[in-house]
Amino acid sequence: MKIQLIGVPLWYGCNNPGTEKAYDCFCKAGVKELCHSCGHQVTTEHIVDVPFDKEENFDPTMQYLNGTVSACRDLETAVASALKNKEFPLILGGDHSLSIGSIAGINHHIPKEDLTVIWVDAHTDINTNESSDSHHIHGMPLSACLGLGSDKLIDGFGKERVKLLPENLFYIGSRSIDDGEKVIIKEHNIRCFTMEEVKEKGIEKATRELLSLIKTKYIHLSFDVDFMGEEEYIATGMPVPDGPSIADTALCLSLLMESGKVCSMDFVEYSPKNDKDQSGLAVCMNLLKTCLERI
Ligand SMILES: [Mn+2]
Repeated sequence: MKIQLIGVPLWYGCNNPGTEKAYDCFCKAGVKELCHSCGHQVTTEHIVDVPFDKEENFDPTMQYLNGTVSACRDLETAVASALKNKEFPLILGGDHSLSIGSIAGINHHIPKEDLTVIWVDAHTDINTNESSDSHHIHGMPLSACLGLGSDKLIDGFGKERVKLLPENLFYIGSRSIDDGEKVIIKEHNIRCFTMEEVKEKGIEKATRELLSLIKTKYIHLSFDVDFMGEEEYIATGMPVPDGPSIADTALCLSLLMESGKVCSMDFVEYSPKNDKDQSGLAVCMNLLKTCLERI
């Protein structure tokens, strides 16, 4: 498989520096070599341009709006060109706001009726600028893709205003869901395999059941490392307790990749700031290997 490696040195969406250094760490740990050893070619490398955001014309409901939007537009162009050239976009963040750009880029080539998004994350990231308490954009990417919330995160992105249909969005491992998000999830009837359900069924059964519900030809897999419980993994800005083990995470990702439908992937929120001994980086590289072996 031809791979376009896309590094996104972005922290504006979480307002917590650290995640912007992740791509450099992955490169130093040999991510390109890993692609090659898994039988792929890295045909293009693109580092997303993240401009300095002076927070002029400050919008109190969306912190670092201008810098985040600008980075997401550059990412959108890169993802669109990767898909056009039949490359697999492997998007290495950065914080999770970048998915606005990933999904907008996909929307240039894959109509929303053909795309499922699987959100493998402790959080549901579906706040609008009005429902969000933190005003961090990394909690808003899915509402933007569904066409909800501020036009500033919607208009001009992708080919269509709505880039994702609620029936084609699936969550797994969610366990930190704001009250406003619960309302949106319920209102749009979005299928959420909460951590509670994952515990009850086991990761394998829950993942297989999720896959059985997918009706589209393509999947965008969006993986946030905070999916893993903080008992085993803390190298992220906002670790959340009571999540899947590292082994269960690898199993979940491998089953999703083995569906053969995954056309693009985000890998986000690794923060070297909370990884003094680099054990978190080693976990990330192993999970990337698990995915790359199955593309
Ligand atoms: Mn998260």
